[in-house]
Amino acid sequence: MQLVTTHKNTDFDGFASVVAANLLFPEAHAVLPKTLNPNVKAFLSIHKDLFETHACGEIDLKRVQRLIVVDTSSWNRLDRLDGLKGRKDLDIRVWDHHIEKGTIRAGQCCIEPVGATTTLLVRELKQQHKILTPMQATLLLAGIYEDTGNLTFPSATAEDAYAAGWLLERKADLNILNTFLRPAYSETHKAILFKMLQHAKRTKIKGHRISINQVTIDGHVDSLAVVVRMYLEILNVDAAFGVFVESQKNRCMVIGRSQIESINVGSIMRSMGGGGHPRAGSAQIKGASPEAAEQWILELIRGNQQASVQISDLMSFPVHTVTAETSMEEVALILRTRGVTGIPVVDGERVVGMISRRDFRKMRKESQIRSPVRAFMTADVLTIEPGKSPTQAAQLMVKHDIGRLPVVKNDQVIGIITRSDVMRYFYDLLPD
Ligand SMILES: [Mn+2]
Repeated sequence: MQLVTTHKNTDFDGFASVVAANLLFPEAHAVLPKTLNPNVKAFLSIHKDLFETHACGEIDLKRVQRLIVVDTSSWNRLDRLDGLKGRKDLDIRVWDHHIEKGTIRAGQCCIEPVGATTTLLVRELKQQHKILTPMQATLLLAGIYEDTGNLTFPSATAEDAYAAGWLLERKADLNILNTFLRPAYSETHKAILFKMLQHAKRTKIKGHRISINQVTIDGHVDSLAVVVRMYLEILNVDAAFGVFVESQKNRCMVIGRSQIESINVGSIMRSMGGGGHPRAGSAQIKGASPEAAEQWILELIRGNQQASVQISDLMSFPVHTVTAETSMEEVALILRTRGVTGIPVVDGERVVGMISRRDFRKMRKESQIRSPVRAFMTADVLTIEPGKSPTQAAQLMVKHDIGRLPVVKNDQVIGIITRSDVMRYFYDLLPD
């Protein structure tokens, strides 16, 4: 007899990997732990008939000859299979994407740091030209999307994306998938969100709208990040923090969310002993009152801000400028020799226009090359201050479809920032 199983509190990646492994080993019995996470439970309550699974109690462990374990490699994560632990004759195979060494000694294993274990099994299904039903493809895609945050987590790899593409080709249904990947949002969450909204307050720190909210909760509540995210969206602030105090316990949980890159929640949470990424993070704080935690967050935001990247760090300078009287011919020469696509037009130090390669298309006659810039320049020039953030520059560029912004301080052009400067920043290509 063969078994395929996964870790307790099974998530979509675990369950999808079991189903995928079952396609590779059709003889195997799929055994699911008693505890499933709420999303998987909801999925199975509707699709139970499509997937044949067994409970551990139904299996006579003595008859098992092969054990296939997916999405974990530790015995203590499996449900009631300890009876198999010491068996020398057992053929064990492991597929997992957690690269920390587990306690299961497998004859064959595939352990690689991809975003989801499902991806490793898709690789095998692809090689063996297995045929999937749309339902199976949907479930496998849910496994990949859940563990990679729809391919946005830093742990996601190119192979996860290729695997997702392969599953979409096999008719994975995104409508169905979205219903099941919806974050668990319960009555308890609703009550907490309501409490937060009743006591919502906003603070402004250097032009950023922040909200910090202290909430007392009864015992441990899962997935509070979902609540903080909704709170941030409803209040429409730049960053929101929930300080959750468990009654009777001398600790609080801080969860933060940010919509702007100048407030890096990950680094704030790291300073508080927790972790996360720029947009989301959390920290557990022991022995501090919620008031102290709130003050700490505020101080970190104030400190954190100075370190953030400003336009003045990205802009090019000095800037070559022309006046409204310069001829188009001369402008063409400057654009070519300096390898730029646009130049600010100034009157003294003040920007009065912008002339770019695109403006040359406005010429109707060849003789117009001798005309002054004034006739072809864009006179409504948007500018940006050196202290603004790269996101603000990007928003202006996208909204107005412009490729460059003169950087202006006290009515004086001090630099220029282009679309590619901003892109270089967002893709982390800045020189050290
Ligand atoms: Mn996983």
